[in-house]
Amino acid sequence: MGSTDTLKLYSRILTKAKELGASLVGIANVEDLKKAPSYTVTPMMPAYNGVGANKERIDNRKSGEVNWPQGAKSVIVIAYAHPENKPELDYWYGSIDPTGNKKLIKVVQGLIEWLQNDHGIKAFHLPYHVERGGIYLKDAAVFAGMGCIGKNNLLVTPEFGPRIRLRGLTLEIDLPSTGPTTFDPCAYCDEICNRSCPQDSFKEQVYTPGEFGRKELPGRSGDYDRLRCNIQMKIDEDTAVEQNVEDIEKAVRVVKYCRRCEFSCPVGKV
Ligand code: B12
Repeated sequence: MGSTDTLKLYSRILTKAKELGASLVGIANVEDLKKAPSYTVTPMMPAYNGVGANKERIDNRKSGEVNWPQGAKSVIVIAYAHPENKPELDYWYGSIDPTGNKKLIKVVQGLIEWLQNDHGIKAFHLPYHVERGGIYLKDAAVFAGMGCIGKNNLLVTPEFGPRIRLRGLTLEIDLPSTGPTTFDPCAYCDEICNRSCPQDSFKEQVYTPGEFGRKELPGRSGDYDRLRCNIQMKIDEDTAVEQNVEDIEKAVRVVKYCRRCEFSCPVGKV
């Protein structure tokens, strides 16, 4: 495909994703991501086996290392808004996907079909877990120009703050990254998010540039402690109660994970 056609397609992809229901969309080039913080730092960290990790690894990669799908050159990152007044989008029901994730999956599947049928381009739907072939979605979203990594260690977007969820798909065509941007609201804020954490996950520096060879660390400066955060996630799982939920026949245990570092952020609040 010539470069003019590629650029036309680039814009069409962004428009189509929005038509399919994406709240935000952007593109990240895989070569940019291979050098991005999460991709280089996580394999140097002690393995994480808490909530959100998948214990059944699919290959023998080093813990934290990303297994890029063969031929992947670009990633389309999709975000779906998860506002505070629709908490049910982020309720977890064991093996049943949260409603918000179902919305994201629908957009990604729609895009894959459209890319194949209308443009003859094969795309690959990335799994959620890095251990299962997924990628680090927040860094991808930064390179896709959707926002920055905030002091709460989340992707903070101008439109929705951190109250979004992400999903991605890879393409075998080489497209330039739509970002990063210079957006950085945390420079003007006194870390309300850090103070809101019930487990004091941002209490002290747990990772240093000296150890990891770069300054972009969890919580930006290395002060986000995922083991402390995980204590709260475990409490949320252990205290979950059975409820009747729309679209699920029998009562299920509904896990409502802590979102205080998200909800306390003033950016994007309506
Ligand atoms: C495992 C996991 C967890 C684990 C471990 C988290 C961790 N950070 O280690 C636990 C269970 C604790 C967890 C907690 C939460 N998670 Co979580 N989690 C994941 C998962 C599956 C992988 C993340 C991971 O392992 N990252 C590796 C670690 C080492 O990276 P990191 O801590 O983020 O630190 C890196 C960044 O800060 C980056 N960075 C720092 N500065 C800069 C600057 C630039 C320019 C760039 C590019 C990068 C960058 O570099 C650091 C590494 O050096 C992702 C989905 C995915 N596939 O990406 C979701 C994901 C990150 N989680 C998400 C959410 C929402 C949460 C929670 C709010 C819980 C909830 N209710 O869902 C909390 C928030 C915790 C927090 N404040 O960070 C969302 C984030 C959405 C957003 N707006 O950013 C994701 C993307 C899932 C989704 N469905 O969209 N999570």
